[in-house]
Amino acid sequence: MTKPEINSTKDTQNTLRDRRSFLKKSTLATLSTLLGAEIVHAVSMPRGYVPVALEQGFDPMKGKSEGMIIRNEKPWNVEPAPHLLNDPITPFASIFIRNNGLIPEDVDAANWTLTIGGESVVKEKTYTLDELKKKFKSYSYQLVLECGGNGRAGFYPPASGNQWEEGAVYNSEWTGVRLKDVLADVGIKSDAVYVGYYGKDKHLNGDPNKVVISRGVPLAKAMQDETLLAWALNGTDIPLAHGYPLRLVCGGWPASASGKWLHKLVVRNQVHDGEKMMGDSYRVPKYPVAPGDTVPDEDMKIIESMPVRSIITYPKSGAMFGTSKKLTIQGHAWAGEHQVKEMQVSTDFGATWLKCILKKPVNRLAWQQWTVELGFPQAGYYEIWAKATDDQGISQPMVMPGWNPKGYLNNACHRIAVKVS
Ligand SMILES: Nc1nc2c(c(=O)[nH]1)N[C@H]1C(S)=C(S)[C@@H](COP(=O)(O)O)O[C@H]1N2
Ligand SMILES: [Mo]
Repeated sequence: MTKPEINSTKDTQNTLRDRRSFLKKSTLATLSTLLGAEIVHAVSMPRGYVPVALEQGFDPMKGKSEGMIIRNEKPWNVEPAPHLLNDPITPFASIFIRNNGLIPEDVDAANWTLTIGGESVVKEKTYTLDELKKKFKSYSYQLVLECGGNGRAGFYPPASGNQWEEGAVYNSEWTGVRLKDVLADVGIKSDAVYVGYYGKDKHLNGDPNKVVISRGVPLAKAMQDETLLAWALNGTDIPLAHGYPLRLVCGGWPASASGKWLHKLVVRNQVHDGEKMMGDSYRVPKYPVAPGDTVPDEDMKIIESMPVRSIITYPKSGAMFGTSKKLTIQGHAWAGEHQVKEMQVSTDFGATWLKCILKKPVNRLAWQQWTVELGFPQAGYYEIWAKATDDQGISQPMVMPGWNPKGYLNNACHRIAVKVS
């Protein structure tokens, strides 16, 4: 594995800005020199377009990265390069990790309890992990968990926060009990509208009484069959970094709704007002705003279902091969609460699109596999762009969706570069 890079500093952002304005003004000849190859579909390339192989941190000869990229050391945040997500079920080693605070060190699964309280329960109730496992039927689902900030690195001007590229997403198999079965056992009042979580992670400032993050979902989402109180990931104990020994899992929504190290749930008679439910946190403007605008609080809304998106997991960006080779491009596509209906790729900067073979999800809220065979008869530099369309007819934007203060929901087409010689 290569040495991990850290890229969240202001310096990097300034260098990026200079580099970008230089590249936007470059002639085709300069770009070809920098790329070390002729751009095969240059006639279709939009003016001022920065080839993906020349974007920040990209070595066109080697691929984006060989392994996990560290986005922040404290808290610990890491992201896999896209090609590490090639499996239909994401293995533990390729899962991004997003922490807002410090991972709890003294987890005692044998004595772990889950308390369900809040103003809208009939009576607060506490379960041990063992009681949860014995008392309720367990279910397994593959669920997409994607950080609301996945793709943030693509926003321009840059938004602060972890500079996630494409890899802050995974589709692993979770096993646990349905939250709705447990809520039925506790008994909830008719005024219940929201469920909030509390985990056992520690605040970065060391204050044991300060809550790191306490988000949640509306009751309707909490009551879905696939919303789990999970204790297993891919058939074994949840790894510590992902919430051992118990996690709330709400697939298809920003992964921040899926509380790790879960030990308390509150059933609320109002929208949960826990840490990171308000202000700019996991909220976006209700209408399009100009980059850099300040948006009044009442004009912000909580992110719910994640937008349609896809990822190219084979080949890896930067791959090189000969003109005779036919390549089967592979990847996944997902669309929050919805299903992906169509998958297309383009090798000419979006001028023409080719339909891919797209599988159905194994269950609701799981991602879908797609493949397409491509030939590259002419030598030179190509980009492969991938675009998914959901069952509502909504497609991924080709380059950039609307700007928002914290850089959420960038579902622009994934673009990779390949060289043919
Ligand atoms: N208790 C707790 N739960 C949490 C977080 C956290 O910091 N603490 N981070 C959230 C965010 S922002 C994301 S994107 C996901 C990341 O899940 P993962 O680490 O399994 O990838 O966990 C969510 N659940
Ligand atoms: Mo997140």
